[in-house]
Amino acid sequence: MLLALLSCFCSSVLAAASGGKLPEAEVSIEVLHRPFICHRKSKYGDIMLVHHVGSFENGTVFHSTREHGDKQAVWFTLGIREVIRGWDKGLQNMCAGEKRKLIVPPALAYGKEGKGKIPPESTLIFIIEVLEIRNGPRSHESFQEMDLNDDWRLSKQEVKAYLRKEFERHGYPPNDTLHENMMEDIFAREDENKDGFISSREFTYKHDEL
Ligand SMILES: *[C@@H]1O[C@H](CO)[C@@H](O)[C@H](O)[C@H]1NC(C)=O
Ligand SMILES: *[C@@H]1O[C@H](CO)[C@@H](O)[C@H](O)[C@H]1NC(C)=O
Ligand SMILES: [Ca+2]
Ligand SMILES: [Ca+2]
Repeated sequence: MLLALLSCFCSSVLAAASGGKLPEAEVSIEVLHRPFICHRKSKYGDIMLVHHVGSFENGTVFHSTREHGDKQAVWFTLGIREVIRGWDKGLQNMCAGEKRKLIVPPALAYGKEGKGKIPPESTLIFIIEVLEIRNGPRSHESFQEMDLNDDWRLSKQEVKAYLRKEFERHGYPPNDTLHENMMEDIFAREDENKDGFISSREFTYKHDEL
């Protein structure tokens, strides 16, 4: 996470130093559908539930959540490089129910190396439909809510309890295996000094990037 932040920081500094002339790779965003009512728009740190179809420029589909695997929509956290940078950049300010088409250049996807079915230097096209947006374990409110014993650090138990509560609040059955996995992922990313707690400093990072 720190690395992601640093590289973000460096690229904005570079862009500023060159008078913005450095050609930053851009995601092309086309809104295919926007619901009339929008209570909240996605922002850095939110968790989003999406269905997506990914294809190459020639139209061949390489992944579709509705067709492949368990056919479930997938959750991810926006803006923390959990997904490709093209998604972090291209899925902000979305409403639940909105559908977008993103054209993501290789620099914001899998780059020179490619990955699995994705050959090197592939431009990827995604149709992404947002089903739900929730507060991620990110906001100040979330931190206070998660820090049950007010010691300004989050234990693994506190993070798991929070995940369980969030699921219940939104009508999803709690799933200990899933919460355990999510919790481990969160700690792997956020507990920088590996002391088994997420301090408020580790938790808080720039919200105004991207
Ligand atoms: C489309 O492009 C992908 C990736 O380059 C390739 O694997 C696939 O075979 C191509 N499909 C067709 C129909 O050309
Ligand atoms: C709980 O989550 C795990 C891991 O994601 C999944 O494999 C399992 O099917 C889930 N169980 C239920 C009852 O949904
Ligand atoms: Ca605590
Ligand atoms: Ca720590």
